[in-house]
Amino acid sequence: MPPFLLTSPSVSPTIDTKSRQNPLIFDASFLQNETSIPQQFVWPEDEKPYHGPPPPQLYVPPIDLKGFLSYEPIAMSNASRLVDLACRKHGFFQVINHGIDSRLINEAHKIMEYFFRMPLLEKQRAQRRAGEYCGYASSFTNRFSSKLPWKETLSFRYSADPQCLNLVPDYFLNVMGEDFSHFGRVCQEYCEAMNKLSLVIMELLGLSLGISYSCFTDFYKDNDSIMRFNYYPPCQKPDQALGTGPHCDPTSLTILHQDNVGGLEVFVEDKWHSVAPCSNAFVINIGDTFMALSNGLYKSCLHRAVVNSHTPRKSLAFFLSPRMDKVICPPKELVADDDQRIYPDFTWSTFLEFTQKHYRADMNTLEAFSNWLRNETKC
Ligand SMILES: O=C(O)CCC(=O)C(=O)O
Repeated sequence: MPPFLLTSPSVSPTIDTKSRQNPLIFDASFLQNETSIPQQFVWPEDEKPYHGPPPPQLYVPPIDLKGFLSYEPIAMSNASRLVDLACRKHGFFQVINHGIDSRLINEAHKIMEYFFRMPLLEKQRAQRRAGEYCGYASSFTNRFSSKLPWKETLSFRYSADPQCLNLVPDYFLNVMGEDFSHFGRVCQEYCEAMNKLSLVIMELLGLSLGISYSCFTDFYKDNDSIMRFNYYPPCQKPDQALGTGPHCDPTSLTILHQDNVGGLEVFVEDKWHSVAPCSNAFVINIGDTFMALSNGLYKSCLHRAVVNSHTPRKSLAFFLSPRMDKVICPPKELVADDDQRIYPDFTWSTFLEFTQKHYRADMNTLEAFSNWLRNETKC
């Protein structure tokens, strides 16, 4: 067995029978220099990243939140019009003048870099367990043995419930120990900032959908969200691998901060488009759960991340999700009568469980989940 693919006794796989016998872990410190990459990371010909001139850039409207945050009527109506157009088409937009301190963003990038540069064994102290969504995952997640993403991730839960003020620092204290108290505090602070921003964006979405201002902010005020650090090491065969395969986010809203390397791509009008990095902007996209909440009006769109052969890339993704037991049911203003309902009612916890058991990169998760739920409730 090559030295960069280690067997891991600590991971118990769930789906793939081959990896069930022999789970493997990806060690970026070796792999990033390998000129021949393991077969499991080579994507099929028709799914390989675009090879040739760079893909066209997606127009992701920059929404200036300055006027919106100070309730200036013209700024608010401009912002909601742009958001409405983008969300009906592909669900991606950017926000600038968002009020998040750039020092906090830089600090979050710094601690993230520190984490991923640690030796594999150190990072594995936070190893994600099978069936869980929190922890460190090197891309050989034991569920699949092909089309593996060329990345490492660190995910953790954030809750806006006032009783969970120390959730993030406590998590890092438990899994990584005392040395990670600063790390945990920065992560908590970053999540709190994302929580605040996500509620502002929910106001904006309420306005752009022509519903009351507070409808979605009320719905998400006690959100139970997920924060993920994505680290994409260089890959010597960037035309064969993908950092993150094509997927729609099952969550409600994603707030992404990418460094200046570039790699995010969105599938619009039958082709892949790149989203150019902009350090003072957050990229926002609608997830499946909000698509259902808007009765299909706002789109959750397929996206992926490509890799390059020279520079590691980092992105920070905050995935806003409602409290686990909240029922996803569109406001009455968006549904004239029950026949117009596109998706059945569901709770985020049922959908999350479904994605963990049945996720496949090539399926429309929301549609598959809706069909499954309709069958379940028929029985
Ligand atoms: O890193 C990126 O640009 C995309 C990340 C992403 O799609 C994800 O974490 O789900």
